[in-house]
Amino acid sequence: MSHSENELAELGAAFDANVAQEKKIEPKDWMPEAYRKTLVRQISQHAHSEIIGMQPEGNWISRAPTLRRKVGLLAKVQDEAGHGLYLYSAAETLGTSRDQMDADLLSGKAKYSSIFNYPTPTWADIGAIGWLIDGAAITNQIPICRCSYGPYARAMIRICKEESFHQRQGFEMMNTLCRGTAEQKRMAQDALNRWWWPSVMMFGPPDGASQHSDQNMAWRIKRFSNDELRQRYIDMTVRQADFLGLDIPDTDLKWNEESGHYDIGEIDWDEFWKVVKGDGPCNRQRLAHRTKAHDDGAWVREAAVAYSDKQRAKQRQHAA
Ligand code: BYC
Repeated sequence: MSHSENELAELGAAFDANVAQEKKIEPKDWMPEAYRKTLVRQISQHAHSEIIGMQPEGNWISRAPTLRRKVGLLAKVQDEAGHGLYLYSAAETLGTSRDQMDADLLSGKAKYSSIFNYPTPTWADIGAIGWLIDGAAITNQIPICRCSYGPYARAMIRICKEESFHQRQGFEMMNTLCRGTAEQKRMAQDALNRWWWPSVMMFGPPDGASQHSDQNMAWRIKRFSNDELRQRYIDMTVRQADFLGLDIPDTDLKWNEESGHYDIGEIDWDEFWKVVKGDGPCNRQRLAHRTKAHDDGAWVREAAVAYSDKQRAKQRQHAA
């Protein structure tokens, strides 16, 4: 339905007032097109990250060192699949189909988190992902539980609960390795050395280079800037590394008395953009694997559609 200029001004003012009063915006409410677009972008990218994020960890399910570890990892990877599904559903409420989102992922048009383009060569990587990556994810995502868009905010509540459990599980795995043999401790340190900087980059470009932050903070999609969340994560994680007896691989890391935060060395933004643009260590492998899984699943989608068509025809017959 098209609106006159006056109507649009009124709708816009009502929308802004609702956001300012912390009222949730729901799928059938009027919203600016740019708000809808940025939400589809962020939520679908988030969903893709959960789905692609199953690959580096799934790689270890068949090689987990004990039955207990296998069960824990299997459950975690299944949780990530569930998160992807809630998030795709939340994005669908904005009028974009799942098929469209899948196509955008597979064509490389849509992004997913840079972090999942790094390899997992040892078992300690599984502990490091839970500890660091889920730790970064909850730091970023807890504020999204208060996002102005209702379906995204509600999906995030459950997701954050599960991610918090994953973070504890990963930390417990790292703690076990750190209190184990010298070789296990060395593996844990090696994993931290490889995951630390990518996890710090996960929060996105620095505030001056973040193109969406200002508008999305005004719309209360985001509550804190990329650098604010990155700092929160660093302050929390440095102390946890200390407890584990591990060294953060940054010779410039130091406590800043004045700011009350840790200062870190230079982040390699060239590496970040290279990975974001598709040229990281595992980008091609991740997309090829996802494309194959999508193609292999075609018969399931076709069967589901055929079944639902049949059910609908039956209901129509029954109603006639
Ligand atoms: N990787 O203007 P900016 C998980 C892009 S999954 C790739 O600051 P924004 C988990 C950004 O998209 C973790 N691209 O953007 C799963 C934009 O490009 P476009 C994923 C990145 O949206 C399994 C451009 O750079 N979490 O939790 O305001 C196991 C400029 O950036 C990245 C989420 O997705 C990156 N790291 O802020 C364990 C959370 N960073 O879109 C854990 C939801 C930036 O214009 N998303 N870019 O082409 C967000 O909170 C925000 O989208 C971001 C970026 C903080 C990521």
